[in-house]
Amino acid sequence: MKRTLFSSLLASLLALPTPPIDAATGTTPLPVLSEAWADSFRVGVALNRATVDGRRALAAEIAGRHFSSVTAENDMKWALLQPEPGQYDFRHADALVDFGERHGMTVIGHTLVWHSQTPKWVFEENGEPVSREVLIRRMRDHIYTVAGRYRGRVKGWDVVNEAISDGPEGLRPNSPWLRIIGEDFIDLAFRFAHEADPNAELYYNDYNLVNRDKRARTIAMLKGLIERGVPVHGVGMQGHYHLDWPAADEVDAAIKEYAALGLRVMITELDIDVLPRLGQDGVADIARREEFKITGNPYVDGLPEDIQGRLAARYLELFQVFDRNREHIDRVTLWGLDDQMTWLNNFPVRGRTNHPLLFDRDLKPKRAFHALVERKVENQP
Ligand code: 9MR
Repeated sequence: MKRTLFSSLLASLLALPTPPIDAATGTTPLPVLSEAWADSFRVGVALNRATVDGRRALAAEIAGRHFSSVTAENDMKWALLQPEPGQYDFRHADALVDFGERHGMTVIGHTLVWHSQTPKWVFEENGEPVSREVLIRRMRDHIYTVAGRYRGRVKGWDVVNEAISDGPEGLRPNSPWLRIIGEDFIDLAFRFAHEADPNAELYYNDYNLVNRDKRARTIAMLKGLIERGVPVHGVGMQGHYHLDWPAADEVDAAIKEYAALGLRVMITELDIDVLPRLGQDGVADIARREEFKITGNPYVDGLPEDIQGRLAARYLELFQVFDRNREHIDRVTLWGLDDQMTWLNNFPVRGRTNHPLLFDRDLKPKRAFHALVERKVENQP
């Protein structure tokens, strides 16, 4: 039989491998985000209990499919694990660790020692500040209990969170850990964590680590730890960024400076704020507040296409910086899955509609998601 143009076209089309079709939706499934970067680093996500415990089934499915690491956005903080002295509640933390294991994700612990979300009782007795000895004992008991419980299951811990000052002082001056124990509270926390789980990776985690002054203060602190033989293995650069801050070159320089100390670098809380702010770029101190009536809430009805495009380009730009530094970076974690759940709906102004993540409020992938899986930004949506 003579082959017509049509039949040979059909034959060659049939010879092409067909992408699998999702039976439920009739569409081809999205490429997997973490696979797009698997040669470079893991891509992680922070989750809340509503996603882990089955109330947000679709969110859980997306998180389990697209990410290869998971962090508890809140459920491993002191206030949630040990709200009263000696009374631990591990239900939600256990569920998160199980979730990670079920989906083949590495599980990251956040966080052991922080000035925030730690109950008042930790620092007081009969209304008076406790002694250095008592606070060290409480810190040790908490770290032994928590890091001990997850020994071998949590790959790494944010041991100390946000201890460096945003002002000229070296360490955050109003931290009760510093005031009561003194500067060596950081050394002690790392040593206790290492004793509790000798195989866990131990990180120092903070925001705005790109800022040159804060970078210098952080590096001085880390050098001290290393010189004193404190078991610290990595730096967590949180990565609460904006569309136009910080410059990609500065992110690149900061990563290289931390890596030059011989430490691994993790991007631990990446999100990109698209809403107007008054100032203080990068200060993710949750105590900070700005006025709603000054900054406004411009994208209540959705993010305009041009900003979606800028967000996509910004995510890709940052991932390209991370990729160029892949020999130093083990993981890039997004601080949330979707815009419905992000903390940035309430920071630094309460009650706004922010759009900082890769999935929108209906859990649909945004242009930023497509840019990252395809490693290019399309001009049109
Ligand atoms: O995203 C977290 C939010 O849900 C909490 O209300 C808040 C207060 O504890 O903490 C947020 O996560 C913070 C993280 O633990 C440390 N770095 C800054 C993050 C954003 O505030």
